[in-house]
Amino acid sequence: PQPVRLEDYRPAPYRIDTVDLDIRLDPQATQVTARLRLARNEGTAAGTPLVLDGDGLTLTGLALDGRPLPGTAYAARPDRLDLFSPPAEPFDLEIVTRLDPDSNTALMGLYRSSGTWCTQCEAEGFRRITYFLDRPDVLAVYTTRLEAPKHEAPVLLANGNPVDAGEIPDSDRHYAVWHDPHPKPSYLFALVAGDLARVTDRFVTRSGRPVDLAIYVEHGKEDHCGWAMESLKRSMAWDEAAFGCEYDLDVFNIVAVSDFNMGAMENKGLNIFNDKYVLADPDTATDQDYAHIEAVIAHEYFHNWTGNRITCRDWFQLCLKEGLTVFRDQEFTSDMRSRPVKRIADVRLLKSHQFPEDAGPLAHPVRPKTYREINNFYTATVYEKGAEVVRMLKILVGDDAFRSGMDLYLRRHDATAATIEDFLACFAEASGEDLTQFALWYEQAGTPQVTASSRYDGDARTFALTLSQQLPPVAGQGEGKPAAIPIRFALIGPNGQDMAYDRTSGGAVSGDVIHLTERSQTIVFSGVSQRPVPSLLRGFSAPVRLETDLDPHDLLFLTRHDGDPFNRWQAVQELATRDLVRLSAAAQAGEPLRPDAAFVTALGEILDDERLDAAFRAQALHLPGEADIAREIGRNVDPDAILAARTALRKAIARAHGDACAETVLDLAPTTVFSPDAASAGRRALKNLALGYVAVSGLPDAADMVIRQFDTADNMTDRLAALTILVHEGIDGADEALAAFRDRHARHALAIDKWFTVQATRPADATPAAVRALTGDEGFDWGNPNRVRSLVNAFATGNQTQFARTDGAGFDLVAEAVLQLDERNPQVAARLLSAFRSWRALEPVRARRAEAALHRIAARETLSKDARDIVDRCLQ
Ligand code: B3K
Ligand code: ZN
Repeated sequence: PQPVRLEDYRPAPYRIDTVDLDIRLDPQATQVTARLRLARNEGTAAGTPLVLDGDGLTLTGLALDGRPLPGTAYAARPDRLDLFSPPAEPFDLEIVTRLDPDSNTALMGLYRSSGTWCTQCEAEGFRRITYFLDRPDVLAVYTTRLEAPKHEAPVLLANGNPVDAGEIPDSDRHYAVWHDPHPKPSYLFALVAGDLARVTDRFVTRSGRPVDLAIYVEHGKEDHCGWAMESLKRSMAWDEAAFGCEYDLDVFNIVAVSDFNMGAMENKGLNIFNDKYVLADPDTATDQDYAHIEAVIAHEYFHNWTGNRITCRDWFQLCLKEGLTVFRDQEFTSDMRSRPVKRIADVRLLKSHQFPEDAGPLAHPVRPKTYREINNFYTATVYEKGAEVVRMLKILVGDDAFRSGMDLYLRRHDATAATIEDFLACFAEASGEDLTQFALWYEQAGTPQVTASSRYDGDARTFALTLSQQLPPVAGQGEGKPAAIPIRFALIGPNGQDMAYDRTSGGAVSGDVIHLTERSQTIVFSGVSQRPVPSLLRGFSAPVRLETDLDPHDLLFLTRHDGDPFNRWQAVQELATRDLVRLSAAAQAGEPLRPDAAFVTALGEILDDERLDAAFRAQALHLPGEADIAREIGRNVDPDAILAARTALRKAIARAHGDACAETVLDLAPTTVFSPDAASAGRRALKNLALGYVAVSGLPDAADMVIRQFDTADNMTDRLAALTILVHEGIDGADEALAAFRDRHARHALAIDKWFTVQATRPADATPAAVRALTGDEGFDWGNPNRVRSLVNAFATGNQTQFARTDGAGFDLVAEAVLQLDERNPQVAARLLSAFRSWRALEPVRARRAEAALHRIAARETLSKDARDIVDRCLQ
């Protein structure tokens, strides 16, 4: 199939005003009757053929304006329906299709999860239900009638508001009718039918509209929905306060299902969730799970405006809804929790997921120009870098113009399908700024490299700062143009305070932001009384790699004095990274590993600094991961050397601060009943990080402390942290702990997922064989994406040394899994396959092994479009 190109976009020749669906649910023979009201669009010549999308469909009936169509008037194939000469005037088309939900293992379109019928239509799943103009710029008003056996599916849900329900006389069947008054694209269609429990609540919007809220889950899980419901109500209130967005239906329903390809889906009025992002109780969910649930519930809810009321003109504009909605959920979390800690967590995620994507063969612009399979573009670049671009826009235009621009966007484009140009025009108008250069952030792939150097002249009392930028060549993209990069900054004086200066020349400074717009700029600050240390890129004001000429002294100074908590953390990370890169090179060369003592001392100060909140200290003490170090090294990567370096530094820290860490563990031991709030979670994070150091400190009772925590933990966060340390450090008792964990949580699949992940991420020679064995565990199921991700994806992305073994056993394991999965669920297979994306950065022996595994995958002729797209790009 030909790639789809942004430049080829044309509006559809026909529009669909209303869609009436009548769906009779049956496990293997569901009948879907779709009545579409169609009309020619302006500019479409009368008689222009109508081509509807399909995917694996079986047509069982077709009528035009109430009369069956003769076979000569149309052609039906599984993947398209052609109407050769439609009427010139608006007309009704009735299409009947037959589906087999039970055999739908791709989990796109209509499928069954543990007996519940449910749907996933984004991006192109609606065409697996009926023939349609399955593209996001065709907006219609939907009415959905569902019919199913009452005992199998007492609950019948669809988009919008419930308008009718009843029994079918003389049968065991019943029906429900739902009407959604808001025009929407087909990808937002959803239905759910099953035997589910319901937890209800109520929210009154600021204009007084009462909304019935409900979360539907498997029976017996009702008491695990409280956190999700609280998160939903907070999201609804926050969106009114922060963006003026009010809810617009009488009901808001959330359904949790156990088989789901991604996190959740924002279907209008009927969000469908991976149960992992709904269910929580202290015994089975970690603090991270609680935080994720809060964020994902908010994200899907926020889509009601950014995505649903205003949708995307075409799939190239995906970041219009995703980047913006991620930005919104990040802001929500910042307001609910600690803003700097949230920022640190988001930047960690961006650097560990998006930066490598942007540096390898899968790199693409935030708004791609072409795709072969759109499902492969739900990426960290579209989501996370997309959010960074919105954040920069806010810095650029300022808070007030940002809010006016958003108001304008929401007003002007309501009930339409919009583009990035439409979005940016609102901010240009609200601020009076020219955003032409800024728009390049949507067009150019790759992470800009910013280099900073400075010179202080004591006689002239000037401080000259030179900044330059360069876009590395990635994924076939030519030389880039300079981007508009906002660099938030301060000059810090010897007393640790931000310094004043008289004025600047070089023109690029406004307030605390330097606007880097050229390839290279020098800004001269005058009236600077002493040599300052510049604190650059505060709050990570732009998604760039920053290389400064700050020496270790300056960086240590920043770790102690930077008034911006984010940059304080960044200084720690920079020191750690420099040392880890140096130690990795030493390990690769077989030289002795001697960690930097000054850095180790500085970490001790942070650990002891009670003025810093616990969550922040935990982030500071958490060293860059192995993949982060690999990314910094960039080429000829040897994961074993990296692990050796990181282990050496961890041990040095542990030996220097073992007692302080042990004290921290004791001080922060829980004294009250578990609460998932951010402050308590922060204390647990610090305690568990300290416990990890204790474990490698050589202290005599180290192992006992870890085992004690495992045995006595009253919550999953502490239990899992202890288990991970036991297993990863190979402490005696690890096997018993694994067995105990398994027994305790045997009936709880989401907890067993954690048990899979702990074992899959263990950096030990035996791990590939262990992972293979675990695929035969009774709790494992190749058909369930959560199981696959927690075992196989966790191995591929969270176990650098074992995935990239020199003997190729890790790559082989993952390649086999990809091939096995691909026949069943192409999206999940393609996602797993993308773990290979950084293979070219490996040292030659490992790189050749990876390449061979990729070629084995590529050799399968019947590979899905999804996997073919990824493997081809990886090998390009
Ligand atoms: N919009 C969905 C993602 C759909 C993925 C399709 N392959 C969830 C979200 O981003 O909110
Ligand atoms: Zn989203």
